[in-house]
Amino acid sequence: MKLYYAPGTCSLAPHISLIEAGKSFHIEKVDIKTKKFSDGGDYLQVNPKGSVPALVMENGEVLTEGVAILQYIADLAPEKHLAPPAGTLERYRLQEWLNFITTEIHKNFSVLFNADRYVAQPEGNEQLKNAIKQNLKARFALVARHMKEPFLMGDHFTVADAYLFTVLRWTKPFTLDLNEWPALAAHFARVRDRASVKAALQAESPRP
Ligand SMILES: N[C@@H](CCC(=O)N[C@@H](CS)C(=O)NCC(=O)O)C(=O)O
Repeated sequence: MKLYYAPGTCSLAPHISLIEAGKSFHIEKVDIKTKKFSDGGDYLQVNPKGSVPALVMENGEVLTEGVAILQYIADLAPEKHLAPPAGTLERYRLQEWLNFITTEIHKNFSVLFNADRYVAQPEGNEQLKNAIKQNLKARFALVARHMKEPFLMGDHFTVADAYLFTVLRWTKPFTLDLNEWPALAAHFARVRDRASVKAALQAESPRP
């Protein structure tokens, strides 16, 4: 398998999940601004959407959309409990979380990262950023209230934990302090300490 990624972006979640699943895979870096690989190749030929992640699956086909990719990876290694079995109520609970993270947290951050695309004037830009931060804070409070210990859904680390960790990393550049929600800060620290997370971050960090 091959994961197309950009360092620190949402592709970190499938990266962590592939390591957790214990599957063999390669990674290839994409410049998400130019849609090129480092050798100048055209990423749009792989994923016409231009976004990461994209995964070349075991059958050679390309799968896009993080939430689909995460569940595909989890289902490759059912013994790792990265997702509850398909068709169970618990699986719908996982999908409920994944959809919440992608639409309510990830996409609010996408607006923060790209605020100057939406508003040209600096004052408007600050207003937009503040409004989005308020949105995010409300969503963080909700996740914190529903967090089961030690992981989002209880005893097992799932792909939703990998995704939640990935989006919570983005709080730092926007000075959102996770300590406002102790359950989130504890979850973040717990996930950050996993060997899979350290390995994925190391593999994504620029080499000298
Ligand atoms: N709908 C896609 C969106 C993924 C996404 O937002 N990826 C960002 C990085 S976190 C990206 O590639 N942005 C560049 C672009 O879309 O052109 C998914 O959920 O996988």
